[in-house]
Amino acid sequence: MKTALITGVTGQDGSFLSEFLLEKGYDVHGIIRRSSVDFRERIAHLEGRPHFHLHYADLSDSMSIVKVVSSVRPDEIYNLAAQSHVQVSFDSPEFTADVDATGVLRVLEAVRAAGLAGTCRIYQASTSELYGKVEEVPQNENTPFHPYSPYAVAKLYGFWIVKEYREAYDMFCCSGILFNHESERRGETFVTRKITLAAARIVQGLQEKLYLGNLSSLRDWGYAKDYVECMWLILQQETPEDFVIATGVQHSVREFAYLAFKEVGIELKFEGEGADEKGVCVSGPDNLVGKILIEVSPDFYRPTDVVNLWGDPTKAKAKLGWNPGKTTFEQLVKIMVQHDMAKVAGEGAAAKVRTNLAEYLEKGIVK
Ligand code: NAP
Ligand code: G4F
Repeated sequence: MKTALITGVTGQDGSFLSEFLLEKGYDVHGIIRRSSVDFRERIAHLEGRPHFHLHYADLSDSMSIVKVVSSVRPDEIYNLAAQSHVQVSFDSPEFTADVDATGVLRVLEAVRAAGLAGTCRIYQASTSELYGKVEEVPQNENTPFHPYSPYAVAKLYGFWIVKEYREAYDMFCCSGILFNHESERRGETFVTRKITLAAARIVQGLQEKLYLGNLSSLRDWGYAKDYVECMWLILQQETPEDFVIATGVQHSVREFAYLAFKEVGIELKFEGEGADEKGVCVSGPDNLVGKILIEVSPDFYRPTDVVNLWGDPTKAKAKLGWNPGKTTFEQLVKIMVQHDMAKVAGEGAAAKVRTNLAEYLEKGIVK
């Protein structure tokens, strides 16, 4: 039985990867951080399983990483932990650099300190944000990097230090340069999930309007569940190499929003330009027709924004047997919207019970 250690196990990718590796028969260890709300929603269903173990550690705390790596002695490490929100990296650049750049170095050094440099394979969660202010479209493994946010600059260090340890110490460590991948488990402040939740809330009468930033930004969006398989495949190769993982298809934020709202029965028409652009309901539930449901807010603009990400997955197709079309853009939007329609319906029902209970308590109907 192989042993894997996942940093970032509570995140979107960490949760899907845990399921994938458990299914493959791995003993899976994950690191978690102490939080005042002990709410590990994405991995709650795995806790208590015989081959799933959790350890407290933090990527900003070298000793904690050394301790976990030395005691678990993994065959494979998946370094997914990061401050992963690009906009937040402008507000917390130093923290982002500590975790997303130096944190990678801490993992590599912990492996060397444990005497595992010759046996332990390491996957580094790298990103299409490295291409940033893109110098070529679409982007492949040879496209020059031009990071365009504190997050991307920190991740660039992670990419290069992994390459350095591969060359200097002959370690099997690789970067997966993954383009955006989303799912029903995506954090709620990333644009796709923000849109699918808002569409569900608006059609169910729980939200009036959705405020977004740059609607014209272009992304290559895939399904996270498909992407974790590539992380594993990258570590099963004979020689350590870096790979671009993407669908090869590009859409705008506007297109994502149009499709997500269509999925809940609302047809949008976009009018105006830039900060004045609005998404108006042209057909759908009577109470919404004619209403402005999407507006642009400068609050969601970034000091520098990456606007043209489009991956070329040719190498991954050829060497990993990666099928970039496994889940289409349309299917991805559907999966996320259907999940959020049910989630919001549940929230609505719970809120109604709370309101009723408050009313009953007030009237003395229940004590
Ligand atoms: P995510 O949902 O934001 O998860 C991030 C994970 O990192 C969480 O488990 C978080 O723990 C953990 N973490 C953050 N700071 C930490 C620290 N100091 N010490 C230990 N753990 C820490 O991100 P994701 O979407 O799953 O992405 C996984 C990785 O891939 C990240 O490195 C991200 O930058 C990279 N990536 C993502 C995409 C994408 O489109 N999703 C694309 C390219 C690259 P808490 O739960 O405690 O916060
Ligand atoms: O969903 P986003 O926040 O994702 P972003 O910045 O592309 O980063 C994600 O993908 C990267 C891979 O390329 C990962 F490395 C990173 O960890 C993360 O997972 O924003 C996507 C686009 C941006 O251009 C942003 O300006 O959508 C635009 N956008 C427009 N309105 C918005 C909004 N983004 C957010 N988060 N919120 C908005 O209201």
